[in-house]
Amino acid sequence: MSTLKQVLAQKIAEHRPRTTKLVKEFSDVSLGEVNIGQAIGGARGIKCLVTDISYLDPMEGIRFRGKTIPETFEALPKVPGSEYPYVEAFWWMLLTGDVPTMEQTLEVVEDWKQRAQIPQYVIDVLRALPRDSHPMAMFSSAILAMQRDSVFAKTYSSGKFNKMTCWEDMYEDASNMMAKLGPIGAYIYRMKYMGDTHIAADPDLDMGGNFAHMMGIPAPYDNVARMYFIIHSDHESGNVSAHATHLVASALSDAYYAYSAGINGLAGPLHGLANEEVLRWTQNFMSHLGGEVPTEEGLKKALWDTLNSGQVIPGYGHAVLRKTDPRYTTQREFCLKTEGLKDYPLFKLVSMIFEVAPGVLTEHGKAKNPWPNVDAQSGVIQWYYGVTQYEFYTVLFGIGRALGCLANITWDRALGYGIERPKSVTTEMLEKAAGIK
Ligand code: FAM
Repeated sequence: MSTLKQVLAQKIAEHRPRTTKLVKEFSDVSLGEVNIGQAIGGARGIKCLVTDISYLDPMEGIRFRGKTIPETFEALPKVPGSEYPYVEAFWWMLLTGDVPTMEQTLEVVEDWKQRAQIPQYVIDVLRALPRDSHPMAMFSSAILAMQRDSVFAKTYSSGKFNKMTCWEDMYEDASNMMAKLGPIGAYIYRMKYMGDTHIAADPDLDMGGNFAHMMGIPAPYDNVARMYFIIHSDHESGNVSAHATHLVASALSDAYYAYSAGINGLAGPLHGLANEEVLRWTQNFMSHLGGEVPTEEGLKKALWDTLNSGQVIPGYGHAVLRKTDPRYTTQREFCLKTEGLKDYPLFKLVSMIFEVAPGVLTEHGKAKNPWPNVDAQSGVIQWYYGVTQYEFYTVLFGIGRALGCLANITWDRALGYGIERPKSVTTEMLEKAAGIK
């Protein structure tokens, strides 16, 4: 058994009595009421999910296992020659709550290399899809196709399923998938946009470095990949991708079924696709101006035109956050410290939107949070490094988001969380509850 799996087994054994005690002795303790607005309005704010992987404070933003983004980057072992940590070390931290040593990190790096080969049938599936399929449809199909290799599903169908040990099968599926998602993403990119040319994995590189290598983009894109995957990994459990993954896995569907569902949710424009929408919006706007950087007045007008036509301003607002997303700030700081990027016209425009859009949204008066989220800033970095095919951006998000979703469903099985089944009511029942019928 790998060291990570051993440490995880110990953490799970220590944690289980806490969950058992809560369920056995405190099941009736209330976490709040549910009102009609929440029942109709997407269950916003209802506390009915449990996760220890990350927590989202409305004002502070995300903490991974108790650490802010800067604390996470600071604490984890770094790739030699890079100021960014190993994604593999972050995986260890998400799963166990501990910061791994360099030796433990390198064991995961090695483990993922052994699992990273894309099966030929996945390549066949990708190649069979129409080349103009959306890359998220390709990515989801590739993940779903790998279900045939699920360790979890095999154990279940062999009749050897065991509630106490099934997390181990989930862990195997999660590790196999984590190791393959970067190479699959790069394969899709080069098949679709780079003349169907492919670059073989470099066995000397870590996950982030190898992704940049397989995309065919030189340094510092390896750092961009590491930063990007880590900051997009998890945003507690209620967002669409994490919740969809958790929901599907709660039926004891394996990690492939579950994360393919999560990816399908991430592909929505109100969720992960917003990063594509941001670039589409800014590019349309720039080309309207013949490539010129706009005036503040011109920008304001464009933002109002978008709102008045009934569209949302992509990359702004959030269901939980009530201030600038620290994932936005992390990427903005990367731009500001990177020569070339900080003076890049598209970055200047994105920065200008940051100056103007919160005021416009506040005046508009609808959005509870007028501040930017992660998606407002991510596309500009990709564009700068040559990834100009903005429909691909959500695949990058999806590779990162897998870290959180897969760590979560491993723990879901370890703690025996039940099948999800919230209760629905009819409109008439709501009207009766409201006293209007
Ligand atoms: N532009 C225009 N209107 C907005 C808005 C925006 N950026 N954000 C919220 N609103 C509107 C919203 O549509 C709603 O209008 P109605 O009452 O007419 O339905 C109203 O303001 C209240 O919404 P809210 O309570 O502030 O936000 P929600 O919790 O309902 O929705 C978001 C949250 C993220 C879906 C919403 O802010 C939005 O559509 N933002 C733009 C899309 C985006 O950037 N999504 C990415 C979110 C991101 F963090 C991620 O998942 N990757």
